[in-house]
Amino acid sequence: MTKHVQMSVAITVVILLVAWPAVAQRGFLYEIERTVSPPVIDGVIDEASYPSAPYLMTADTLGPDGGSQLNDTNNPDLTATYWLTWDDEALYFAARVTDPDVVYRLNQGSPLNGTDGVQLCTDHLNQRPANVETPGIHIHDVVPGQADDPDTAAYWQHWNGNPPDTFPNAQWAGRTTAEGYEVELRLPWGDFQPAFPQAPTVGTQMGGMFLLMDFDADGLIDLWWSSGNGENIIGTPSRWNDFVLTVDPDVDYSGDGYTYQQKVNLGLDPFTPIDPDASYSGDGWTYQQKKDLGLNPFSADSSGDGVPDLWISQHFDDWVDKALDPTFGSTVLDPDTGFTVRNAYQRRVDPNDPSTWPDLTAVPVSNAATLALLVMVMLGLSALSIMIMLKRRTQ
Ligand SMILES: [Ca+2]
Ligand SMILES: [Ca+2]
Ligand SMILES: [Ca+2]
Repeated sequence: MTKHVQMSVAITVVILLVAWPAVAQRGFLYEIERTVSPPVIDGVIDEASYPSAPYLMTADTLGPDGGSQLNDTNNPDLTATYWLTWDDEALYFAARVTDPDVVYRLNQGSPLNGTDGVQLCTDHLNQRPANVETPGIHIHDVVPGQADDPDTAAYWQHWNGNPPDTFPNAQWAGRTTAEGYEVELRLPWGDFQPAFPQAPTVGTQMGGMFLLMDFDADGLIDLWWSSGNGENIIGTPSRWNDFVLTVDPDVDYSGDGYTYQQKVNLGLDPFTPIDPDASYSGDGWTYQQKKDLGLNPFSADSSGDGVPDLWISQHFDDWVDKALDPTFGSTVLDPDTGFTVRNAYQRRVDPNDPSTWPDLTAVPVSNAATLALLVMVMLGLSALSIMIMLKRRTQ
C-alpha cells in the first residue's frame, strides 16, 4: 500500500470508530445522463454537453443532492457541484467548488489527502467489495492547481486496488476561479481495469462516490465530505452509492433529427445516424427517396390502410397523394359488388381493368366445398338407413 492510501484508510478507520458506528447501508442513486457531444477537458465547465441538473453538496444538504459532513468546518461557504456524463468512449467528471481558502499540495508525499481537491471513486464492475484494495476499485483525485505557478499545475492522481496502474489515456484539467476552483476529468472506458466484459450501455450499474476535501493554511483537514449515508465510506466500496448510466429519451443523440425514444420505437440504434442511402421501409426505396416524396421512410405502407406505397405507384397517377390517404384503400371500384382498391391489391388484380376483377357475389369456393360435403354425408346416411331397413325385412 502506498503512503497516501495508508493515510486515507487510517483516517477512515478513525472516523468510523470514533464518530460513526458502522451502518451496513448503501448510499444514493446517481443517474449519469449520456452526453450528445463530449465535453472539452480544459478546466472550464461551460459546455452544454454536461447534464443540466448537476449534483450539489452544501453544508445544509443531504441526500442524492447532498452529502455527509465528516469533520467540523469553519468554512461554511464551501459547496461542491458535480457533473457526471458518458458516451461510448468515456466517463466524464467535472466539479465546481466554492472555497474561499484554496490551498494545494500541503503534503507533497501524500497528494491524495493533503490538498484541496475532489475525488471520484469508481467500482465500475459493481463488485461491491468490503475491501478497498480489491482489483477494479479506483479512486481518482483531481486537484485544480494554481494558474500562476506551473509547478502546481492541475493534476490528477489515481489509485487503484491492484497495481499496475491503469488509465494511461485519462485527461484532466483544472483552474482556480474567483470563488474557488473547477476541475474536469475524462476516463476512457477502455482504461478501466479489469476491463468491462462488454462496453457500457444504457442501464449499466456501477458503484461510485464523490468526495470533497478542504484544507486551509494550517495543513490540517477541515472537512471531508462524501456522498454517502452519514459516514466516510471510502474504505468500504460495498457502501458506496449507485451509479447508473441513463439517457434522456427526448434527446437526439445521433444528430439525424430523431430522438432516442423515436429510434427505439423504430427498432433502430439510437446512437447511429440514419443512412439516407439505406432502405428502412422494406419496399426497396431508400430513406432519402421516401423522404423526398413526403412518404414514411420507415414503412412500406405510409397511410396504414393496408395498401403499400409501391403497389399504388405501379397502378395510379398522382399516386403520392393516394399513398398518403388513409381512406384510399376503402375506395370502391365497383359499386355493384363493393369491390375496393384494397380488394384489388389483396387479389393482385389490376385496379384499372374490371375484366380482372373477381365476382364478389358468387358463392365462394370454400362454401361450395362445404355444401358438397354436407350433401355427400346426407346421401351416405340415407343409404345406410335403406340398408338397415332392407336387412330388417329379410329377418
Ligand atoms: Ca470544459
Ligand atoms: Ca480550502
Ligand atoms: Ca397505404
